[in-house]
Amino acid sequence: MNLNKQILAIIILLLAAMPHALGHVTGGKLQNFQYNADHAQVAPIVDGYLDDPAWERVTPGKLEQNLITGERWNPSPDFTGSFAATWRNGFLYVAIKFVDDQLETRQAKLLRGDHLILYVDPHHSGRKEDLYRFEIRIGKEMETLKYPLTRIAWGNDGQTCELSFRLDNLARKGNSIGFFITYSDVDSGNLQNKITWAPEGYTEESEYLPDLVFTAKIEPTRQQKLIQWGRIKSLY
Ligand SMILES: [Ca+2]
Ligand SMILES: [Ca+2]
Ligand SMILES: [Ca+2]
Repeated sequence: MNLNKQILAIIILLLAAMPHALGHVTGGKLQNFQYNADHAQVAPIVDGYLDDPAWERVTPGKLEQNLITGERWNPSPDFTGSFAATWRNGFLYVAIKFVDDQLETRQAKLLRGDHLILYVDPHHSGRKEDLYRFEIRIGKEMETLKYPLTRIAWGNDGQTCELSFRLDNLARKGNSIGFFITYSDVDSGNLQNKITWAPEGYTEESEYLPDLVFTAKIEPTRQQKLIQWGRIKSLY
């Protein structure tokens, strides 16, 4: 009897702890996890090469979460990757840069080759809706693009990429959208890892999308004007 009671108590304790543990991974950490996409003074040219002035000032988001194991991914020759995002005139621009020791781009089937999985949810549902899922083969230009993706271009032998998404008035200061990016690393014909931009503990079962927030700093020209105005006033 005593042993049974102990087992029962343990089961009750485990059940009580479970919702908390799940909430911790899927909800709690995502609340403080977001990418701030800063407004660009000049839109980048979507040609696959990241030499545009718009990419000089951005803060990269690192792909350093292993989606399969839920553990952190340490940058290595196997895979190292990051992305950045900026916006202007109703468009969101995303730049991706990565190193993969074995680029598999010749396979006919998506899952047999290296590919990116993105979610861009303009309506900010917070969840991974198939409607806003994009599967993109490394190094491939795509013939038909679905909303809101408007353009994709590769550079540096498929190791850099630029994408544009048309969001119209949803790309405005202070607004948030759902955003997710994963690199599916296929080496030697087999899927090895899925490395993503997400907080620690995030796995394939996590259904929530992180936020991308449109931000805008005061542009230098305006700041300079304010300084000049201050000087003019001090003359009198
Ligand atoms: Ca470019
Ligand atoms: Ca690899
Ligand atoms: Ca690979």
